[in-house]
Amino acid sequence: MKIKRRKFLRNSVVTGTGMLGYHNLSAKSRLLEQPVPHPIVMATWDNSPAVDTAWKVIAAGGNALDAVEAGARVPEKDPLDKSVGYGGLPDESGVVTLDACIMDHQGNAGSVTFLQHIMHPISVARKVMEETPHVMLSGQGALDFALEQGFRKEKLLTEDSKKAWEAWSKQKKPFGETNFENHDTIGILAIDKQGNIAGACTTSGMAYKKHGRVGDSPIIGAGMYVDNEVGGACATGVGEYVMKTLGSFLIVELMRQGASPQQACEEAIERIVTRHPRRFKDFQVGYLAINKQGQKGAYGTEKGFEYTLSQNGSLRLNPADYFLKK
Ligand code: SD4
Repeated sequence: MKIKRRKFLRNSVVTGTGMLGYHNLSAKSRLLEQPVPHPIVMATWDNSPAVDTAWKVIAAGGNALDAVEAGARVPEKDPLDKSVGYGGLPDESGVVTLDACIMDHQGNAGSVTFLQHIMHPISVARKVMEETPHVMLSGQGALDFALEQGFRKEKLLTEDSKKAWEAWSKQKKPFGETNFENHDTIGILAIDKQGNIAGACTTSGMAYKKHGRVGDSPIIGAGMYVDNEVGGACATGVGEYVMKTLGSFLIVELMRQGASPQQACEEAIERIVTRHPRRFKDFQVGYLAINKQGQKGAYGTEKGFEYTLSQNGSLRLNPADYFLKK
């Protein structure tokens, strides 16, 4: 399959005008140029209760960081959500391990990986960001830190998820790639009334993954990235492909060079497709992006990726466009 290059990139390479023109502006003048955008909340998949919760924080005058954290906590505590927090499907040894990250409008970031027994990894990630000099804590260290911070140790494996794991262990299917039923990870982006952007991403990761496997979701720049001057992006799907292209950072940098959020999401998916021309048909990766002007983008490798959007007070589930058309 021949992969089209996007016109905006061709233009900036050939003429150099897009990128050079943009980078000649100082950060301060870029900020002054931009009108304060209207608030927006956007999340991967059908995450209406999460988006609604985040929107309410912003509508009440709250900031984007509080909004994305509050939104991410909704599927984390939902036992029916099989990809996030409590009730998430376990790894191959039957253990639920969680990954999450968060970023605020000042470029601060926090993350936890391979965290067990804690229902709200997104809030632990926020504590890492706010209470430590570090960005990422992992495994036992992340758990010890969470307990020190007052989080409770809980059993995250529900009876339903245990049954699903038992059925899987009998068949011992390999680590699935086209396992759409396993995708519900929430990546959530928000712009508040002040025009500030924040993002969060939280997951139990790919079901039946190897014990110790960490995906893209807690990796700053892979599962999620925010630059308050430019915009934000987040990812869902098979994290290995997102990590190898640092998708969310790539999208934000493409937007910095003049791409719209939609163009940037498409370019990031095309990067994956180009690297894996034979394999990309077997897995789903989906990206969301917003820019500082409040424009949005969404794109997946395959049909089926969708996102929840709240803007101007209306909440909607939308299908995303995708690469693999017949
Ligand atoms: C991971 N990106 O661990 C996650 C999985 C995912 O919806 O997005 N599921 O690779």
